[in-house]
Amino acid sequence: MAEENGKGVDLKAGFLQVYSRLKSELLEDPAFSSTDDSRQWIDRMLDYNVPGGKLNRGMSVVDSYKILTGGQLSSDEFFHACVLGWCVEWLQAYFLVLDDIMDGSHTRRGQLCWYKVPEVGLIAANDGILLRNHIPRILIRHFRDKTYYTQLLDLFNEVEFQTASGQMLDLITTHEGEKDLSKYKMPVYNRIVQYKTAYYSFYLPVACALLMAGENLENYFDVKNILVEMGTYFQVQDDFLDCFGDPEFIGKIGTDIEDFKCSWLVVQALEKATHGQLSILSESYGKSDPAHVMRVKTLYKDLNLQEVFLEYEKSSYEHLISSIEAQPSKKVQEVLKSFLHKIYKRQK
Ligand code: GPP
Ligand code: MG
Ligand code: MG
Ligand code: MG
Repeated sequence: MAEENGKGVDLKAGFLQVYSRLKSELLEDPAFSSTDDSRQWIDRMLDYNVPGGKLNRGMSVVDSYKILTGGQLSSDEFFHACVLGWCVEWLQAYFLVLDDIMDGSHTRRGQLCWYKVPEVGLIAANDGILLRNHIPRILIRHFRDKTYYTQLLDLFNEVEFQTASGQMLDLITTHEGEKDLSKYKMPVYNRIVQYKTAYYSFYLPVACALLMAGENLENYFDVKNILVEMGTYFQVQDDFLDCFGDPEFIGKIGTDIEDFKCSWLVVQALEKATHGQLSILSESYGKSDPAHVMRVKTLYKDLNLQEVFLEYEKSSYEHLISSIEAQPSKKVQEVLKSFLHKIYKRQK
């Protein structure tokens, strides 16, 4: 394994090496020892779904831990921080495989969604369960002797529960057959995205680093709130890119309008629309016919939602920076700022 001692070895390359090792360990599992087919399936399924994203969440565990401990990591510390980072990425892979089925999505990370691959189909649902089950297997192998092992398990369980609860809110709010835009208001939106995105994407990586650094998470209530706010901002960007991003560049084709999602854009549109525009939304939102989708996009443009988004982005950044700067610990400030700068004005 490449050592990451600040000697210029690329963090991402070192991080990816740890992925290969974790994959090999999982493939040695006695459950697959009898058949080559099953090992090959898992091997391909992991390569297809786990390492192909931006890796922001996973690498943030390593970055955060490095900042918290004040610099150089031993190769053992680097390895353990990477393992936790990969557990976050495994969790993300599990969520995405299932989310794409639930959202009827087409592409992800520049390739077909896993369930859309012809020979996969609904085997993807079981693959999601397997991805989820890999996490405690990785943790027990590498962390069972650590003092914070049970806290780590509790943390992953809690965050998974929060995310599934958020996903439920997302799905039941969007319920087919009773299309009702009147409930799409900012407080409803905030609650959905706090649960479905913010905890696992922002709180979890930093909480992993804090546990590794020997901290008690109960002392980090304010940090959690800041990370939840950052996660909310991140999901607003995701909603914006779903409509206005370039699918080639973001690696996925948006489906929020077709899916009648409680997206930030539709909540904004509903706040600003005239009577005439409201009837266009009621008529066209949630329909898969491209002509209806186009009508909604045109309406968003007429309402200048691109401008509104830029304003939101600026003010939410400023608010986050001032909350971060009110934190007593300089290291914690640095952890939070480094995470924020990874996502501010992101295009994918
Ligand atoms: C993002 O929503 C939320 C998730 C990926 C969490 C899924 C949780 C489960 C328990 C399955 P999204 O649908 O807007 O994401 P994307 O735009 O990437 O499809
Ligand atoms: Mg989705
Ligand atoms: Mg979704
Ligand atoms: Mg989305």
